Amino acid sequence: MKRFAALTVVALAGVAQAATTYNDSINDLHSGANGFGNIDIKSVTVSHDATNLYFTLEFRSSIAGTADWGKYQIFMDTVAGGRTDNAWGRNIGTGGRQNDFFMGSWVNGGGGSLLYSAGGAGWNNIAGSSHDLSMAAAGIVKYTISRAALGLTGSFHNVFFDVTVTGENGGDPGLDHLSNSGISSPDWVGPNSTPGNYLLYVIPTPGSLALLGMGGLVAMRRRR
Ligand SMILES: [Ca+2]
Ligand SMILES: [Ca+2]
Repeated sequence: MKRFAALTVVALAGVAQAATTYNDSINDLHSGANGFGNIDIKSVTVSHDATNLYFTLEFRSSIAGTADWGKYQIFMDTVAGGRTDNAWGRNIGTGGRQNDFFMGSWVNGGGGSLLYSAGGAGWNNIAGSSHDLSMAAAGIVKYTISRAALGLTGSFHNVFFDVTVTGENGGDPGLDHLSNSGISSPDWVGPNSTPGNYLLYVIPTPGSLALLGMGGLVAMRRRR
């Protein structure tokens, strides 16, 4: 349902810069983690312009001060092939989806992000991502990712993605997944967390919206 909602918003808005908001359940963490609003995804809003993709992550409560320890990840499946693991060795399930880009980020110590592209032998760190923590006290962090870095400079792209949260350590599972409105991990440690269906963000170009709607539906059906 989330995929169809995303397409509808883009088509109705009629402009390439339309922002699409993807909501997640709140209080959908395992019982030991559910008290921490800084690791509970509330929504993710995606938009783009000619140069960048923009991701705004909103959490249930502040991600500033003592609530700055969560680690946030963005997985992107943009083309065929890719990797089902991630560059940080976290136990985050992709449901078999082969991602082409992974961004890992932190919000302590001023925050930061690292962007990686999938290679045959592992992940390659590349330039192209930045962060904005000016609204951290409101539970919001914004990321800007270069379209050129992602190879998304054409007039039409399907970007399947998931946003996840983990603790600080390698092996930590995805405590919350944007794609999963239920509990994605039963504990702080453990095997890969459980995603739902990846979300879809469509990069259109003005003037091709009629084709965009048809192309997007065809692409979705092929993937099912
Ligand atoms: Ca959540
Ligand atoms: Ca892929």
